[in-house]
Amino acid sequence: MKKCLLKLAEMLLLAGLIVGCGSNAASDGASNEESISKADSYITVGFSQLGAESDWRSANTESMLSTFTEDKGYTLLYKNGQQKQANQITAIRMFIQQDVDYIVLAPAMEDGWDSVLSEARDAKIPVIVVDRRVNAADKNLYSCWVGSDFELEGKKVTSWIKAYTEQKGIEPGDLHIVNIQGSIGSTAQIGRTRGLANAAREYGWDLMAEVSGDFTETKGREVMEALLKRFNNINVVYCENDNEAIGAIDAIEGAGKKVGSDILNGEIMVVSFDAVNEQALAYAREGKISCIAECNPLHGPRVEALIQALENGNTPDKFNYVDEKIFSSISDVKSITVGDTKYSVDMP
Ligand code: GYE
Repeated sequence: MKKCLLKLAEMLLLAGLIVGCGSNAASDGASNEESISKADSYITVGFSQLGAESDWRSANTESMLSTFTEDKGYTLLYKNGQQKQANQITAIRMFIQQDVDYIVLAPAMEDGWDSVLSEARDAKIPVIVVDRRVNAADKNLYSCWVGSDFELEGKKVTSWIKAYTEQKGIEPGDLHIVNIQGSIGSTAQIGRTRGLANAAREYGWDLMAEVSGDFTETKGREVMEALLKRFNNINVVYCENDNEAIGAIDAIEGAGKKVGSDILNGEIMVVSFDAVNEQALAYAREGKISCIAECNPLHGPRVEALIQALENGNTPDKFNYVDEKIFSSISDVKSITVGDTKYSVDMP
């Protein structure tokens, strides 16, 4: 806010010069003073969103836009990176030039942020990382992070698959799984992929392929079509988000096969992440998606709480995790346990 005052003083000087040449200097002067005191109390937030690939992302953007509003005392500068890290880096540099009070970064991938974050630190602008993480050698390059435990999400889904298939008497080696991964190098992909790879190794599942569907419905469909041509024995499709699952279901049905949890009778089980997209939730209620791990996108108020803590001179926790549920309409599995924690399986 102090920075705002300085900037405004400069602006006022400029405005004064211009106003001085005009006819109604007095009233223009008054409105400038008004805008100074108003703008000085404003907190300017530059938000670099990574893109608009999924319903999760749209809900996340909406949460940020509806939280950082003028009536609550914020000026939000929002930039959509269109899925390109280079665009996000440009946006951050622009925020630095504009001397914002806070930078909020929802990074496309983990690597490659060190230089631009150093620039923000040199400019003394705190950076809050949201959703996915950055892999910075120096953790002090950002103030804090808030988001989901993506590997835990993966563990929840794989625990559900294990519990369900054990109940049905399906041998672990008879599970022929393909993974339609998220955008490679993003924390959501890394954690969810790791959750499945570790479970497959530990339980003896046949994990046949891992291919990226970039978190989109179109790619999910394309990748699934190709996988169905490559393998004739797929009976579990692990989709790293709901949009991919919708595309994959389309491809499976288009190939004349049935989606569902009745693997023993030839159905192909689809599992997923997010529980944000309405169509995916409807599929989960119908049993077309067997199980979904929730990934909560409503980070706006959480980021606001972190900014308020920093405003008040407090140091928030470095890593802030969101509690999340697991959903299935198949009543055979009532709860799952991951580590020491038991999670009830809720209706979608
Ligand atoms: O699951 C997916 C989105 O990073 C948690 O990105 C996010 C993931 C989310 O595109 O739908």
